[in-house]
Amino acid sequence: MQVTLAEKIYKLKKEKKAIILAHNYQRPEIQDIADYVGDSIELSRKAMEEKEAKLIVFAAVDFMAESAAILNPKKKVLLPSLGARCPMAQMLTVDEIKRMKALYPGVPLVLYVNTLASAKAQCDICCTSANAVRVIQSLNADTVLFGPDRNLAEYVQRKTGKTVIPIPEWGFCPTHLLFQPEDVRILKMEHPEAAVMVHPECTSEMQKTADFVGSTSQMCKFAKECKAKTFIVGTEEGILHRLRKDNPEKQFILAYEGAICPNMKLNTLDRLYVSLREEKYVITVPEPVARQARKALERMLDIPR
Ligand code: CIZ
Ligand code: SF4
Repeated sequence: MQVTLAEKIYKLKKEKKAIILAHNYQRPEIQDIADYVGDSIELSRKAMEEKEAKLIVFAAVDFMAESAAILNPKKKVLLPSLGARCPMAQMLTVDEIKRMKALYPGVPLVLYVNTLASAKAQCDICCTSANAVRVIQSLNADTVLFGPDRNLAEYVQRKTGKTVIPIPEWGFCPTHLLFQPEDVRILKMEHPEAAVMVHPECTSEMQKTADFVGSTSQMCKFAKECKAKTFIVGTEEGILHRLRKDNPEKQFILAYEGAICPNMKLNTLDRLYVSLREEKYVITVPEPVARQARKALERMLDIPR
């Protein structure tokens, strides 16, 4: 009898007492084999809660695995594909941070988790798209520097009424930028009753088409609670697998069918198997960068959910 790849992964995972964490944007077969599927903050928390696990396969992109490594210095964190790097995280350099800090002395710097560890080490507090509004509200300041996603910065400014200065001025997610408002208008002609859910990494024009703007975890909650039967979804296509699994009676349509993050999709089941077998690629963050970045991540995790 042929042993499937999934069976081999289950067996190895047990032998090595490993856990597999998969982001909401991962391929369906990876989501199905994972111990937990979630957004970056949910997965970071899971990595910390799993006291027994010494080995964590983090099926996502570089900055998420880095954050897990920073928060779990005693665990070995593996990224199945070294190429799985978020281009948005590359958009904010330490030099740019230093330049903006000099221009705005005393203004707190909030960084989206979609940043490199070296950038996180320079900031006051991190945030995700699920808690960005709460993080900014928690700060005793009317003006904040925020990076690297400009669309999320504008969203948070609208929600909090504070002045949110984007750093760099132009940071973006190439996948979320693909969504265009006209696609929603076209789909609405065919599905007038559909509820529209859009990620805050989309442009503000795209966000204006939405009934609900939120992170992937917030979308999962909204889809469960909302009475609508059909949803038009404005985020990376991997989320559809989870939405459909959790709500088999509802219909989910991607607002633009080309919205696929090529970096997230570099993790395949084959690569995950090899990663677990050969214990690669180990993600490490050197101290003292890790120490500084840990403070910013822990400060975020202390904000009540
Ligand atoms: O924080 C995350 O996991 C990201 C990048 C997206 C989301 O909305 O979950
Ligand atoms: Fe980065 Fe966008 Fe891909 Fe998320 S979807 S990993 S922000 S490129």
